[in-house]
Amino acid sequence: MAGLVAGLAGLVTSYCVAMVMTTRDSPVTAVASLVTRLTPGPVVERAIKLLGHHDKQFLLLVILVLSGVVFAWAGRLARRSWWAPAIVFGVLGIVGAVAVGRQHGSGTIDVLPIGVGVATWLVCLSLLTEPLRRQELALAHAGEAPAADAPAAGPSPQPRPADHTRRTFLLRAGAMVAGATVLGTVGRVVGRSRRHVEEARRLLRLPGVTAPEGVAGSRIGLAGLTPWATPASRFYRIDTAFVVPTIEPTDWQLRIHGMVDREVVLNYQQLIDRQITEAWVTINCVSNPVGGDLIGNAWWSGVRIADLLALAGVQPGADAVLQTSEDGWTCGTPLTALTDERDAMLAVAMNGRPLPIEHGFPVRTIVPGLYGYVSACKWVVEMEVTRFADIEAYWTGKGWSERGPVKMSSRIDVPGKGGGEVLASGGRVGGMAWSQHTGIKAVEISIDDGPWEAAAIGQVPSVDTWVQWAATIDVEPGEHTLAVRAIDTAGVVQTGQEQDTLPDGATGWDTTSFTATEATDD
Ligand SMILES: Nc1nc2c(c(=O)[nH]1)N[C@H]1C(S)=C(S)[C@@H](COP(=O)(O)O)O[C@H]1N2
Ligand SMILES: [Mo]
Repeated sequence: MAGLVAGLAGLVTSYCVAMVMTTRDSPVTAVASLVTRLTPGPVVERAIKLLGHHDKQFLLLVILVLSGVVFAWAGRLARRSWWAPAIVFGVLGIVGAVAVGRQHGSGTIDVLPIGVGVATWLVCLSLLTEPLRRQELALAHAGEAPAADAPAAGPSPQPRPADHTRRTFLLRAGAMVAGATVLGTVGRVVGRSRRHVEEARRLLRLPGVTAPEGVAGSRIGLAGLTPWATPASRFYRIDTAFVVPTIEPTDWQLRIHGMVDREVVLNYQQLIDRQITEAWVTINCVSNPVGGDLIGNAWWSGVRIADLLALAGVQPGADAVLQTSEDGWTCGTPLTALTDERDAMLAVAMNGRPLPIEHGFPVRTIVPGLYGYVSACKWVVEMEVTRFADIEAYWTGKGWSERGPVKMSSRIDVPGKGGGEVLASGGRVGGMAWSQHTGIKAVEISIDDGPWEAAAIGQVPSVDTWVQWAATIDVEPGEHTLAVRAIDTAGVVQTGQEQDTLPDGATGWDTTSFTATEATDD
C-alpha cells in the first residue's frame, strides 16, 4: 500500500510539472509512445484491429497497471532495505527519461518532471514506511521484554502501538492522495486549455501572412555558423511566466488608452483584417552577455502600431507606451520607436506561421532596435499612452534602464568556445554581428591582439537584422587568440570597453582561443 500511494503521488506530480511546463506529454504518455514506436508494425496493426480507437487508452492502462505492480513491489522491498526501492524508482525514472528524451524536439529541461517524480516517490515512500518500521522495532523490543506488554491495569487502556501506527500511516497516505488529486486537477486544467489553444492556433488561417523566403547573399556558407534565419524551435525564449498564458484568439482583445483622444478596443479579427506588414527583424535580450545566444532573427507578420496609435489620437506631452501582457508583465516603450518609420508591429505570425504560444500567441509586439525587455511584449493586451515620468515597468522597477536601445555587438561562432578547438591555417572563422536599426557596415577580426583586418559580411534586407561574417586566417601552427568587432553604418566602431548586462546591455569584444595546424591542401 505504501508503495502504491508513493508511486501514484510521484506519477501525478511529474504529470502536473510536465503540464505546467507545457511539455506536451506526461512521462507516462511518453513511455506509451516509445513502446508504440518500438513495437513491430504488424503487432501494432493487429492491436489496432483488435482494440479499434481504444488502442492508446489500452496501452496507457497496461502501463499504469504494470507500474502499480512495480510500485507495490517497491513498497514490499522497503521492508528490508531503503536502497532496494530507491533502485527500483531510479530504474523507472531512467525508463521515463529515455522515453521523454526520444520525443520530437525535447531538451534536457524536459527531464525535470521525471526528477520531481522520482524525488516524490522517495520522499513519500520514506514518510509512509517510517511509522511501520518504528512499530516493527517496537514489537521486536516488546518480544524481548514481554513484561512491557503486560495488560494495562488502569480503567482506560492506553491505545495500542498498532493503532497509533495505523493512524499515522492512514493520515499520511490520505494527505498524499489528497495532494495528488489537487495536483492532478491542476495538471488537467492547464493541459486542457493548452491543447485548446494549440488546436485554435493550428486551425488559424491568416490572409496576408506569407512564408519567409530566403534572402540572397545572407548565408555566407561556413559550417558551424548560426543560421541567419532562426527557426521558431531554436529561437531563444525569455519571460517571467511560470505557466505560459494560453489565450484563444476569439478571447483576445487589445485596449489602447491613456493620453489618447479616444480609447480603441480591438479584437483579433479586427486586427488581422487590417493591412499586414512583414519584415525580417532580429530581436535580442538585454541579458545577453558578450558572445551569448539570447538573440534570434525571424520573419514577422503583423499590423503597424503607428496606425493604431493614430486611430486613438496620441495627445501632446506623451512620450511612452506602457504595454501590459495578459499575465501582468509590463514594459515601457518610447512612443517615437512605435510611431516612426521603423514599422514597429503587433505581430501575429513568426516565420509565416501563427506565433508559437511561448513566443506570445496570439499577439506580441516587435520593435526593431530595442531590447525585448522594453518592447517585445508577448501576449500583449493593453497599451497605455503615457509619460516615462509617470510609470514603472517590470524590469525598470528592478534596476534596469528605462530606455533599452540595442547595443552593437558581434560574436564568434567558429571556432567554437571553450578553447582548444583545432583549426587548419588557411581555414575560416566566422560568426554574427548586429546593431539593429542602425545596421552593420563592416566586421573586423584581430589575431593574437594584432591589427584589425576586415572580414566578409553577408547581405541583409534591412538594417534591422544581424549579419553573418567570415574570414580566412593565415597563422603559424600553435595556440592563438581571436577577437571580433563590428562597425555600424554610421562608422561607429564597437567598443572594447567591457560592461555587464545590467543596467542596459553588455559591451566588449568577443574573443576565443584555438590551436592552428599546418595548412591543408584542399
Ligand atoms: N509577457 C511577457 N513578454 C515579454 C517578456 C516577459 O517576461 N513577459 N520578456 C521580454 C524579454 S526580456 C525578451 S528578451 C523577449 C523575448 O522574446 P522571445 O521569448 O519570443 O524570444 O520577450 C519580452 N516580452
Ligand atoms: Mo530580455
